[in-house]
Amino acid sequence: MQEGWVVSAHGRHYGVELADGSVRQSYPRGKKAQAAVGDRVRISLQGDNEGAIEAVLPRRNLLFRSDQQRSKQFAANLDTLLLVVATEPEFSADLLGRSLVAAASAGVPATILLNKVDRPARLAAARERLARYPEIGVPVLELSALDAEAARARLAPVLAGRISLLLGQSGMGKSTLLNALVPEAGAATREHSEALGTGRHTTTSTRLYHLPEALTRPGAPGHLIDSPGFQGFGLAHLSREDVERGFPEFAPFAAQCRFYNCTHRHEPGCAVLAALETGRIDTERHALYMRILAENEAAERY
Ligand SMILES: Nc1nc2c(ncn2[C@@H]2O[C@H](COP(=O)(O)OP(=O)(O)OP(=O)(O)O)[C@@H](O)[C@H]2O)c(=O)[nH]1
Ligand SMILES: [Mg+2]
Ligand SMILES: [Zn+2]
Repeated sequence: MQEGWVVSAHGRHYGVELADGSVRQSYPRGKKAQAAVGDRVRISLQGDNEGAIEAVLPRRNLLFRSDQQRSKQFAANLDTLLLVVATEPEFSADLLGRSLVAAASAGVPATILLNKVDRPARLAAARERLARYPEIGVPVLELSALDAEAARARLAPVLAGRISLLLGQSGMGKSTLLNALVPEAGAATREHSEALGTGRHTTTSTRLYHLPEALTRPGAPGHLIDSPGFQGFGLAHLSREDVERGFPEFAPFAAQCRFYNCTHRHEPGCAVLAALETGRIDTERHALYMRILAENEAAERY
């Protein structure tokens, strides 16, 4: 038996890195061995280069999404979540908000990266759509993955000493950014999939890369995980309270609701709804909160 680190996941195929730096193709043995990238695992060596995952060691956190049918694990043991959006194609505020709810309930701090600022046509509109997030504790960093040097300088302080996950819709530039930060990653980007005619989603598996020394501090190595773009983000695993925690701007008002168990949807004396009326809470954000609860209720989650 050896301890290892899950550095890639594609269905039931996992890459597990061992202490000597070698990576073993490994398979989970049984349900208890369902691992995610970033997990520490115990494997038994099989032959010269394979392994069987016997156990997943306790994790600090696990980021995932779920709907009625299935749940999808993104990654485990994260220090920070980098939510990648772009000036174009237009990003979905709904998916961004859902990612933030998942991050809040997993206890992973998030930063929004607004990519493709070299395309000025939609820059002002994108900035406006992101203006509320810093107020709720989610910083927004602007960059262009095509300007690798500037992107490295901007992100080095965020990446050093941390395990970070790039998450976002397809086409936002996650893999292009990864290649700018870790040149030897050589990850496929949209250009490659267009040349090969392999369809809209370019990245199909989740993979962890070790950051070069230039992006880290001595004694504080950093790691960056690239993941496939998603089109839906169910939160069926969350209770109503968990969902509410993803909307920290409700908190100061929620404390003043008439009923201690107010759900901020229709109750009389609800201070959150009052704040919505006066524009102190964003209409789109409250609508997202309502949508998530309605979805979970339709699934008879509560
Ligand atoms: N102009 C401009 N184009 C960019 C930038 N970053 C990425 N792109 C382009 O955007 C397209 C999508 O980039 P990818 O890196 O493949 O996007 P992705 O987020 O990894 O997409 P999936 O793997 O499908 O989730 C490619 O054509 C990139 O060249 C940028 O900063 N500026
Ligand atoms: Mg990609
Ligand atoms: Zn209320």
